[in-house]
Amino acid sequence: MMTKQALQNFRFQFITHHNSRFDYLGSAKISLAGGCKWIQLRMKDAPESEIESAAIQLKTICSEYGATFIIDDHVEICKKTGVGGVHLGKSDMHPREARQILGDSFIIGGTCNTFEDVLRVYEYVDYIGCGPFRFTTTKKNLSPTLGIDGYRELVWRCRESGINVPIVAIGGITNDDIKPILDSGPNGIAMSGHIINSDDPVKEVETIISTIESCY
Ligand code: TZP
Ligand code: MG
Repeated sequence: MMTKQALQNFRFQFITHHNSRFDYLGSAKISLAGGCKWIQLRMKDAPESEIESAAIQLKTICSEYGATFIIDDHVEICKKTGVGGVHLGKSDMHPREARQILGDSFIIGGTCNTFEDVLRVYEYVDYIGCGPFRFTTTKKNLSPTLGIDGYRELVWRCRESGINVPIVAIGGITNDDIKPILDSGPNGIAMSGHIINSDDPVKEVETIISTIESCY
């Protein structure tokens, strides 16, 4: 489904968030400046009109950086604005239905916490966002944390069953976690809070990218 170049980009996803220093768009901009090539616009609880407007702006910015751009939850906004794809959680539209609406050219990601979650979506998604690795305040209603052992078991069960969809680890991940996580099986890393809360986020993104690259 994915080209090799796209798969390369899929090793590191930045998820937008906000704090006292950055708004959603600002958080994406610092990640792009640090070299991130895959952005997910996540604006939980924002009105759809605001999400759509941010998606239109960020689509242009991401294309200037040659970055893949997807949005969280909103299949209709994804289709309307023509962004690269959508990420769907366990209580969002089923990826099967999203695939029917969007077709094959859009990226669809699905959140999974268990192997049963994987079985529910793997035929329809381009990647699986798998977590949380550890507790994080970025997301409400967090599923049980997986830790390294959780990833090892889940990835092993997928591969043993012939399920080869790329798996992206997420949730409470810091730079020091990257190598042990990738060593335990996942193909990529998604991060948010660690980056926007660091002293020098652009430099932190650069460090993260070189850490990830050193693992392959
Ligand atoms: N899904 C599981 S954890 C999470 C999402 C969207 C947020 C990850 O953010 P952080 O700040 O890297 O823990
Ligand atoms: Mg969702």
